[in-house]
Amino acid sequence: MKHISIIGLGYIGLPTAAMFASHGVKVTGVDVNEDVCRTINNGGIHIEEPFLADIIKEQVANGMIKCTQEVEASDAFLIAVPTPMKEDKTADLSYVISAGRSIAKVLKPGDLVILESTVPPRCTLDVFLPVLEESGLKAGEDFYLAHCPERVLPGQIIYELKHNSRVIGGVDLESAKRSKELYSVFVEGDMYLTDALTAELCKLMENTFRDVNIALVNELAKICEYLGANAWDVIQYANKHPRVNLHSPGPGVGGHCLAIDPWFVVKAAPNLAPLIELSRNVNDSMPSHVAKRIANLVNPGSKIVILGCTYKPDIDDLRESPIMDLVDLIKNDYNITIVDPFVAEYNVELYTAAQDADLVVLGVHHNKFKEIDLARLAEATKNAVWLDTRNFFTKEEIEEAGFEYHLLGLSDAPKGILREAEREVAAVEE
Ligand code: SAJ
Repeated sequence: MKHISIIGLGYIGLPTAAMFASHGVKVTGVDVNEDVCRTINNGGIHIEEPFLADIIKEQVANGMIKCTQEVEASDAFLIAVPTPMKEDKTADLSYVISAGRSIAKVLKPGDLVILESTVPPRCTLDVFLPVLEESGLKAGEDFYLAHCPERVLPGQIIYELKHNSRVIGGVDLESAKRSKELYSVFVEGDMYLTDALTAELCKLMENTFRDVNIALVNELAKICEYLGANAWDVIQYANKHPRVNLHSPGPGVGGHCLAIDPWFVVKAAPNLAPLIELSRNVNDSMPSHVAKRIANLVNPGSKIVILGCTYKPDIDDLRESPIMDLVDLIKNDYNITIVDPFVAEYNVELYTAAQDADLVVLGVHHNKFKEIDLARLAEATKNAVWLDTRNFFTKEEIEEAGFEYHLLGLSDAPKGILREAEREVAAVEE
């Protein structure tokens, strides 16, 4: 393959362009955003991702990558445009459809089209294929078509693009084979050939698996608070079983994948996915559960400091962040201060921000927070009360610093007999 057009130059499209170009395939990047095209054509990048800036700079200078706003004729087309969720929780496929229309105008016999965007089940065959066939060419006969979802984690995209395994779903076997050949330019992980619908469901079920498992432990957290046990201990010991892997509870599930992809499955199979739907709702209920815990600890009007507001640790991404949902829920009842070193707006000096606070809530477990001088923080607050939603610091660390300790998944009033048992376990451990 000599030339590929990549449509959508975001978190997936741009790193993928970098990989093809640095492995000898000429890339035309296509993005509707003029600023994005200008930045890349000047050798710059518009997103944060380790190693990406250097590769793009080099490959643009080499003439291996150029960007345009219009799709041009090419040997292969790869689509990595967003598929956001609409109000009614179905997928907004307008970007996929408009990319397909632009490709149809320049498509010629022998071309390969790969849809990488996460899409609802049957979208490749029922929505995308007919749009491409507006060209007058037939998929599987005149041109090749496959759905090859990405699986990479922001922060390590360049490494994972190369090393992760991939599922390649062709509309026919030849389409799958040709897609595998294309990715072989840089992919070292295993590549599994299947049909497009299976590939769509694989991608969606990977994230649904995680979402449902997180819902299970979020439910356990509530159960343990009710019964007086510590969910984190239950999880830790249950996971000693060789075939059990309980996930971690938290204030909810954020990001643009786990909080969205399960809905595409639910909506595609009405009344057939009650477990997936319920799990989504359990995870969505966590911010209001944390709000209830807060209401048990402080009075309305109190000052609350929230540590961390991104959707997960050590990143700057706020999309679908459950902590921001929590803030929305309680901002009229309390005086809220957010401290987050990853988000410019909230990158404030912690000890000053915590002055006279009634409660400190650990919302996201950024590694940087391990550097906090907890005693100094407790000293700065008015009432040194601590609520951890992630089990990030130990009870001992927090209490030694002078805080009153509370934890999601642990009742504020553990049952006496459990306190006894805890002491006995501690004595045995000593
Ligand atoms: N979370 C918990 N408890 C856990 C694990 C995560 O509450 O035990 C929460 C996090 O705090 C966060 C949310 O879940 O709010 C999602 O975080 P994540 O790291 O699980 O997932 P994403 O959305 O950043 O990335 C996922 C990944 N999918 C899987 O691990 C199955 C990634 O590989 C995919 O590429 C990405 O979705 C995607 O684009 O689909």
